[in-house]
Amino acid sequence: MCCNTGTGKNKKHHQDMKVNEIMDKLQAKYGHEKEYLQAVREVLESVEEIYNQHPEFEKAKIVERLVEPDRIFTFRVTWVDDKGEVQTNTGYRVQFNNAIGPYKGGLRFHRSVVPSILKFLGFEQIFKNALTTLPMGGGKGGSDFDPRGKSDGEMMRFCQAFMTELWRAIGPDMDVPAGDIGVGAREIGFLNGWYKKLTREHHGTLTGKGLNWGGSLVRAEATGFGAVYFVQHMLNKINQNLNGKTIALSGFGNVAWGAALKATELGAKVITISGPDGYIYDEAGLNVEKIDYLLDLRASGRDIVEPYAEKFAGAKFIAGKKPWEVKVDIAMPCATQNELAAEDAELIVKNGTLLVAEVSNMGCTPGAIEIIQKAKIPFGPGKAVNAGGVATSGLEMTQNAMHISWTAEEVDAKLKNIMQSIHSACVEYGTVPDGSINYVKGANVAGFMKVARAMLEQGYY
Ligand code: 2IT
Repeated sequence: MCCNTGTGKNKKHHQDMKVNEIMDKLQAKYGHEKEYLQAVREVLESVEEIYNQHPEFEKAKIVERLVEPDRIFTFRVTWVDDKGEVQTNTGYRVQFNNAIGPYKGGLRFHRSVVPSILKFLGFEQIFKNALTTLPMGGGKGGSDFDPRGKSDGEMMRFCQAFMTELWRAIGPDMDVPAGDIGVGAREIGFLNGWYKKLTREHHGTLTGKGLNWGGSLVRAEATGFGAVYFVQHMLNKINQNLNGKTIALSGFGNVAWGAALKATELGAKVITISGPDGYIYDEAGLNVEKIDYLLDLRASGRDIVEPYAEKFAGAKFIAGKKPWEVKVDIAMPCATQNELAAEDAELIVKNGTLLVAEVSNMGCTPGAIEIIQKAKIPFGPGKAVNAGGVATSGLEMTQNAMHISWTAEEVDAKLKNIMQSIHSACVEYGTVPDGSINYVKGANVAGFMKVARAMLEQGYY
């Protein structure tokens, strides 16, 4: 709403940011980039009110500058497969915003990777990284390369070809990539090995490194652990705790693994996991052996969960469905963007779910979030809930810069503190008049205010 009414003492002569006008312009320019437009709209709707109370932001055109990446590198990646055939993929690095620190964010190798996906992820990363309390800007990259069924040799050759193009764009105080979907310890190893070869330097330009060569303890677990710590704070706010709670997780990768491990350790019962083929319902709950088995499933490179039901008696495989139809206390999407849609949210509400914590980036559609929030179910957005991963990458950068390694206890204690401050920031900026917490608004406003002020203080560039 514009305050320039022309009457009264509070007459102000500044323009307001209007979400629809900005979105119309972006729509005209990037109409086919649906995920990017979705991520931008969500943030702008959350921050519109506070932005319009700060005419200095509009004068510096903060929003117009923030929604456009600083730059995007696009490059051809050519490699040779095991049959001797030449393959070509496309690689990208989106350097979105470095107002508060070097560009930082993962690399995703997945067949669905297109600029819209990496722009939405890079945009989210700006605010997520701001929330971590650490000095990191936002970036994201990846390739449309499909890791399914690739041998170690194929993966290595692809990573080397990818890094041959990427290395000039990155650096320990410039842009620090890490893993994401399809990029884990093995890929970071191949990428880092080739980066060293090209630069002749061994410094922390990638995070998620192996523990013997500069990696941080707890980094592999950190996204899932941090998400569970965040859930504990959310539960605490509604006078509940994790003990005995049932949890539905989706996904079965690194993030779901870490979340299952910590939730189980803290007395909750994880009863579902899922893959592109369907979901597993395991009424007895995951235990350490089953959680370890998730790593084997992932390592098989087949991207399916059905074998879990063949291995563990009592577990059922439900083909082609998502786990949100199972009645649980807590729902935690841990797979990918827009995996939880409005019809899933309706099931979640019907089942009397206590809370929803989005662990995947933009895991829930706007329609799903609206249904969950209308039902007064606390909803934690990905950029707050999953920030423990990149936060621990930030801790890895610090250890590399200091040439030291912290113990697992030290890293875990810092991670816990960071998740607590993210939760406090959400409460500070997201508490609504009825006393409940709008975590989406809280996370977006808290992250945005930090970045907007940092941009303002550094002039126009
Ligand atoms: O989405 C994310 O925050 C990540 N994939 C982790 C990024 C990082 O730099 O550790």
